[in-house]
Amino acid sequence: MSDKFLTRRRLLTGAASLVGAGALGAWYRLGSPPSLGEILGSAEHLNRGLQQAMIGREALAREYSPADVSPYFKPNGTQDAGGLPPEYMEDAENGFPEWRLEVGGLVARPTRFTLAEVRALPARSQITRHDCVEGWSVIGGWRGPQLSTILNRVGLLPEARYIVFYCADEFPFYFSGLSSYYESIDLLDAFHPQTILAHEMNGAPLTIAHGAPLRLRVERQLGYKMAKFVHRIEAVARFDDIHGGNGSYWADNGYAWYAGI
Ligand SMILES: Nc1nc2c(c(=O)[nH]1)N[C@H]1C(S)=C(S)[C@@H](COP(=O)(O)O)O[C@H]1N2
Ligand SMILES: [Mo]
Repeated sequence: MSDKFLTRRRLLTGAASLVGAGALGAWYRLGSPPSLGEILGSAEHLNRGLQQAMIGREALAREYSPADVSPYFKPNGTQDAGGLPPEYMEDAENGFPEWRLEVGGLVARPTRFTLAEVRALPARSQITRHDCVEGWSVIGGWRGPQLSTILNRVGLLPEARYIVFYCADEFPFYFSGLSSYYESIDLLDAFHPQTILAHEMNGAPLTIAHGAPLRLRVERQLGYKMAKFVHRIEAVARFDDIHGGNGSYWADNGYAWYAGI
C-alpha cells in the first residue's frame, strides 16, 4: 500500500513541475510574466484535480430511497452466542447497561461513552448498499453519529494516522488461535461524511445479528470493514504491532486491508 502511495506522490510531484513548466511557457508566448503565486496556484489546482481523478476517496457512496431497502438483510460472520462471550450476551439481554464505547490511544481526551450518550449525539441517516466480498449485496438504512463527531470530541493528536475498532466477538485466527475481530481505517475514511457508528438499522435499534449495540459503516469499502459489536476505538500511528500486524482480522487472514469499492 505504501508503495502505491509513494508512486502516486511521485506522479503528483511530477505533474506539478510539468504545470509549472507549462505556465512559464505561456508567459513567454504572452509576454506577461505570471507571479510565483499564479504558477504554484495553477499547479495546485491541477494537483487537486489529478488527485480527485486518481483517488476519488472523498466521493460519496450512492444513497438509496426507503423503497429500495432489501426485505431481508443477510447477517454474516458472528451473529449470536456462538461467537460472542457470555458477558456480552447477558448485557445484551438487559439492554446494554454495562456496555461502554471506550475511545483512546492518540487522543487528547480519552472518553468512555454509555450507549445513551452515543444515542444522544447528532446522528446521520443513510440508505446504502452493502457489498460482501463473498459476492452478495443488500440495501439497508443506517443511523448513528458520524465517526468525525466522536473523533472531534476526543481530539486526535497529530501523530494519529489510523483508527482501530475492537469488537466483542472472538474468532479463531487461522494461524494464531482465538482473537477478537478488529478493523482499522485511515483518517480519510475516518472523516468521510458517510463513516458512521450505527446504532440503528432500518429504523430500529441494531439486533445482535447485525452488531448491537454499535457497528461501523464505511460506505466506500466492502462488508468486512464494517466492524460489528464495536466497544473500543483506538487512534494509532501504526498497526503493525496489533494482532497479526495487518490492521484487521481479515487482513491478517489474507484479505486486502483497503477494500475500496
Ligand atoms: N465483529 C464483526 N464484524 C463483522 C463481521 C464479524 O464476523 N464480526 N463480519 C463482517 C462481514 S464479512 C460482513 S459482510 C458484515 C456483515 O454485516 P451484517 O451481519 O450486518 O450483514 O459484517 C462485517 N463485520
Ligand atoms: Mo462480508
